[in-house]
Amino acid sequence: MTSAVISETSFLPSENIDPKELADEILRVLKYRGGKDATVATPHDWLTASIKVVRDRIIDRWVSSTKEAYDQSAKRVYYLSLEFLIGRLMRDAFSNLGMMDAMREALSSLGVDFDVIAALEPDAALGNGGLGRLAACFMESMATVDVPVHGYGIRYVNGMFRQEIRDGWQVELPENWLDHGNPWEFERRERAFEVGFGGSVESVTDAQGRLERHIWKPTERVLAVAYDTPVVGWRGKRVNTLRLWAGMSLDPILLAAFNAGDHIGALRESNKADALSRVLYPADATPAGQELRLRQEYFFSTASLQDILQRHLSQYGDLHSLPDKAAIHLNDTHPSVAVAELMRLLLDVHGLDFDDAWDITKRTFAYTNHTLLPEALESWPVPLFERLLPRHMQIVYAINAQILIEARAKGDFSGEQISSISLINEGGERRVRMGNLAFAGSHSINGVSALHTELMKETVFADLHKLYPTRINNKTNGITPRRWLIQCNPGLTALAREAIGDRFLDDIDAISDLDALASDAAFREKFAAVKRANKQRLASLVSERLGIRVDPSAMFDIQIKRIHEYKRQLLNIIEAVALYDQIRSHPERDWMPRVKFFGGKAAPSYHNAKLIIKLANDVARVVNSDPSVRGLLKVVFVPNYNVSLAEIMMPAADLSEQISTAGMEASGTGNMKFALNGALTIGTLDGANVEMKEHVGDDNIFIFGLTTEEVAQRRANGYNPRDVIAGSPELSQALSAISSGVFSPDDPDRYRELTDGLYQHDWFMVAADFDSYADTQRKIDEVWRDSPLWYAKAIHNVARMSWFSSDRTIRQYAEEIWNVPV
Ligand code: HBZ
Repeated sequence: MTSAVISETSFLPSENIDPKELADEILRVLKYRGGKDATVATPHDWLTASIKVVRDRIIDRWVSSTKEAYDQSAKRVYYLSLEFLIGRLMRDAFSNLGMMDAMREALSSLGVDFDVIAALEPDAALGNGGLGRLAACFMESMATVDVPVHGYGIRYVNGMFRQEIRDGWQVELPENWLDHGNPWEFERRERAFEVGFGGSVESVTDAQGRLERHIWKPTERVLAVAYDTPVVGWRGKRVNTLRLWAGMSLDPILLAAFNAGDHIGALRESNKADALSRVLYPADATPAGQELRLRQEYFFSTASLQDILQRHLSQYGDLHSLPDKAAIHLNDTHPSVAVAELMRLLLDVHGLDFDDAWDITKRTFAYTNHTLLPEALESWPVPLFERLLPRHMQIVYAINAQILIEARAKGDFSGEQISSISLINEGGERRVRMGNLAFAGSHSINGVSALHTELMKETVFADLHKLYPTRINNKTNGITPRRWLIQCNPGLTALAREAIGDRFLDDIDAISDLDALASDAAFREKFAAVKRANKQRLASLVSERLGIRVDPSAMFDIQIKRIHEYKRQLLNIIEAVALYDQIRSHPERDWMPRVKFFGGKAAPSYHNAKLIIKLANDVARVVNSDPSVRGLLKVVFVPNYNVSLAEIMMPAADLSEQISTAGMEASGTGNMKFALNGALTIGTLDGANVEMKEHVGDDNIFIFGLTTEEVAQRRANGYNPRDVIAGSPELSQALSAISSGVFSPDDPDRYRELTDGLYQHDWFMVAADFDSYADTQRKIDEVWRDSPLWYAKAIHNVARMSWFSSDRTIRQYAEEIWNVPV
């Protein structure tokens, strides 16, 4: 790998860390905590020792941050998320503490290559995609802007699956990130809470026979045990806690069963408890719909709430002040059963009355919605919910009665509107609507981009918005510039420091000083050289892993994200096929060389998404081996896209593909990472692309395709894709090549269902947007041909992206939702 040629610099000269001392410390940790000396240490031992060294330096700040929040009686934020897509932590921690260079030197003096051991650290892939990565960026930003937070989630033993591509198909393999232990975490056996499932509800009455309270008697009980990971912000200012719960049995071994010879049965309880934190559900944008998923949701919600209430009571002694001292944030509906659980704890355990409890609940919770896709909105069959959580079912009914009475009292709600507000979907099988529960129980409901938030008001939550018009608000997503610029792009960081000084390291808004340099030819050349080195690094990776040679002087056109029909990887692949056709038909034209990169995982049960992966690989095989293409087009599917790979691909991109059907991508955050690293965007007016266009300027982004309103109109007016396809010779040609087996001679009908889908309904408007997309790509070629113009635009992108820092997003959450000072 060539990464070592790009220098990484320490940002904390004040710390003056002596590499010699650091080397001694590493040896000490290796010996006294790992039980090894340098002669027998494996690369993993060096990795573990290095992490423990940096972890030790974090601990003092961790303890003081926690104590400070306590001493000042500060309001704390609790971020509940079923996903934290953290990636690797070591580089992050060294970089944030300004120890990177000293550590490199220390290790090298011990004969150890930092890059080699850094590459051994597994990705903590406790998330699927954007939602999980957002939670990770937020944790880093909260530590940086000094918001006291506990992140709460599940310590999955198997995170996001590892993707292999075999014969072009996705194969899922388990990801075992804990195989070599996890030196970052602290097990807290003493922080364990009981979690119940099933059973029945008893009513306790007073002497006069009046109902006093309900007591839930679950039949199953397990323990949730805490594992804490410190999260350090920029320059180590503040260290917060990510607390992940693991399932443990109360009775790890049923001795009676064991002694009776039932050795497997004796472990029954233990296996059941393990299952709760065993594996991350790998489906995004489609709810898992399994009982285990609801169990996971309740498991981590109740453990987190019990922890929060215990902390609050021990400090303040009374739960009425909870909303003043705790802001509990629900990252999507996955933790929304927490609304019913907090009510249960307040009513049944702490003896509050309903009105009090409901008022506290609403003032404590806030909820972020991440999708409008109807199939992605969680709901649980009433019989399942009732069987697992009988008391919560009663509470859901009680809350429902409350909000329906409020709606009726307003007088202007139709029957249809009332039923859309209801927490219970009565159409067909009765189901509990988790989005409505989260909405009802929260004082703030936010979308993740301006467009998405407006659409929330008009579509999924239209009637709840009418009932509670002040609750919906927008918080456009952001990304942490530490990981997504300073750490992943040391070349660009060094260039920016040289050009505009160090201010942007602490205040990303200062990166706007680069804007003026877009017209400076010498700067543009340096910028282009950095981009080229980053592309070379990706080219080496692709050559090593896939044996495909790509030319770093070609345009690197990249689409990396989960594979989903609405994200329209298919549009991109079809355009590649059309281009392939054009290059062969018109060899005399002056084509601009391009490499189209794809990367992303498909949910294991998502048939069409898996077929799209196979198509990308089939097209790659044919195009890359066709001599008549003369290297003008290459197609590369990079397997196992994850955070670490993103850190290499984002800085290497010239063109970023953000081409979802308008109205369907809530925000996107990859779009922001690319632009911050100097890629130009080709995109629809969807999600945060709309706001990116406003910030970088119309001339520095390539927008194409139908708008959200136009998509709706086309659908309403009876969209006929067949006519559209017939009217586009390029599209017709490309589709007939795909459907007739040009790319799948071994199984000519393989893609029939995909292409038939486009002819018959084309829900995602691939055909409708094709010509506009292809035309825009050819315009992009012309800009690319004019290299000074291209790099000037790229520099404008870097300089104008600071608003998309998650520091800005977090400040807005803090001020406008959580009411905590920043
Ligand atoms: O959340 C994504 C949105 O698609 C993307 O536009 C946005 O930028 C990002 C952050 O706000 N949503 C997801 O990533 N959703 C999931 O991963 C998901 C996971 C499990 C589910 C449903 C959705 O059951």
